Amino acid sequence: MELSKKLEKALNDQLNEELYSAYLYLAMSAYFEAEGLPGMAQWMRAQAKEEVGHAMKFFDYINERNGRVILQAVKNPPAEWKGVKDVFEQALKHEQHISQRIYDLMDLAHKEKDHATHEFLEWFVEEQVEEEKSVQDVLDKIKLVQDSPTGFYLLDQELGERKE
Ligand code: OFO
Repeated sequence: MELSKKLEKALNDQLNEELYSAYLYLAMSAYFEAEGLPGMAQWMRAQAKEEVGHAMKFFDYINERNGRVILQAVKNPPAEWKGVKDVFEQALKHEQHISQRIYDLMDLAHKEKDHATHEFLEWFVEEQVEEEKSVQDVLDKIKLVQDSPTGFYLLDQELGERKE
C-alpha cells in the first residue's frame, strides 16, 4: 500500500519537527555552557542526539514505504532563557507539544486507514511518555534544590552523568 500524499507530507513535517527538537536542545546546551553548567549542557547535548535519532526513524520509515523525504528548513531556536528552571519548563512544554503532534499523526494514519504507519507511530507514543517524564524528573529536582548554589552544583554534576 502506498503512503498517501497527505501522510507523506505529515511524516516529512514531523521529521523536520524532530530536527528542530535537536536544534532546540543544542541551543539549550549552548546556553548552559555559557552559564557555567557543564553537566546540564551535557544532558541537553545527549537529548539533542536522541532527537536526531527520532528524526532518522521518520527518514527511514518514509523511505521504507517508498515515499519521498523532502528536507525543509529548520527554524531558529531561541538563544536565551531566564534561568535553569525556565529552560526545563520550556523543554517540558516542547515535549508536550511533540506528544500532541504524534497523537494528531496517529489520528491521521487512522483516518487514512494506514495501519503500518499507525503501528510505526506507537513507538513514539511510548517514547513521548518517557520524554515528558525525564524532563519532569529534572524539574522536580530543581524544585527541591530551590535556590541553593550547592544544590545546583550537585544537580549539575548528576545531570552530567547522562551519556545517552
Ligand atoms: Fe523529544 O521527542 Fe522527539 O521530538
